[in-house]
Amino acid sequence: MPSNLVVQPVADGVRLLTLHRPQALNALNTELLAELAAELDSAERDEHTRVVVITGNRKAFAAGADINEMAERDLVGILNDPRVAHWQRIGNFSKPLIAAVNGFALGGGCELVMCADIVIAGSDARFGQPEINLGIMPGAGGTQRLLRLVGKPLAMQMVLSGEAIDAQRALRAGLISEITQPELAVERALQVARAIAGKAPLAVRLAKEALLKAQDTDLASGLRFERHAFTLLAGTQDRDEGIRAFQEKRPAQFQGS
Ligand code: DAK
Repeated sequence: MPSNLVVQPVADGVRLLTLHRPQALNALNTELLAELAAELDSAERDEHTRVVVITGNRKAFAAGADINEMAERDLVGILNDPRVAHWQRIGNFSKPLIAAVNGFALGGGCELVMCADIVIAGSDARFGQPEINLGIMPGAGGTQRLLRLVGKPLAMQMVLSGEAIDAQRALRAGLISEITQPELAVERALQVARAIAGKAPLAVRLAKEALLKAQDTDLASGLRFERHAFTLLAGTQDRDEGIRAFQEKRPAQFQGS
């Protein structure tokens, strides 16, 4: 069966996933979401995969859920929707996830961007939650993650009016981390991914977890988690290696222990 997801072999610890439904602007149908969730599960288990990069094509990262598929679902179908579980698996991925975005990132496409930890966007990228135009609202993080990232006024404007924003606005608002020329977005994302893949795996994992805690916990609990995680890393061989390498003026060789 032809795949909607192109998976590059892991290189330098980085797995590149390319959404590939160009005829529908990479609209996320159930099949594509299932493939993506399965691929992230496999990346989670694979010790050679340190970082995952997700991208689309120059016209679209993803233009949202597949509207034609949505048209076939009634209320019971939505209650038993397998996509809910796929979205949860994608949102719970524990290794660093980088999105390289060009063109449209709308609806579920924008929600997928918000599941990523780092977002590199081409200057032509557009981000929006246009579900309101279909008589519905975002259902995969487009109210909760968006508000936490960009704040109330802009989140309200995007979700209630359905208006999209461009890459510059998205950068100022904190939705993305960096803008590149469109043709360089994937290469820059891979460059950042390779840099992360070279760091101490346990430190990367705990640092991501601690940063995510800041989004959904109070400051005192977040600081407590940070202290515990920091203390835990003090007992690792990679910490000894990192400090020794600095003193010996050589690159560190981290082992993940
Ligand atoms: N679904 C299906 N097909 C789509 C599509 C989509 N979201 N977006 C585009 N396409 C298809 C078009 O129908 C067209 O197909 P053909 O007519 O050539 O067969 C082809 O892609 C090219 O699109 P256009 O001809 O429209 O291209 P334009 O450049 O003129 O316009 C556009 C680009 C992005 C402005 C326009 O295509 C557009 O407005 N697309 C729809 C965007 C949208 O409303 N997205 C939000 C969908 S709702 C859930 C969680 C989340 C969600 C659902 C459930 N659960 C947890 C259960 C999420 C919902 C959504 O994302």
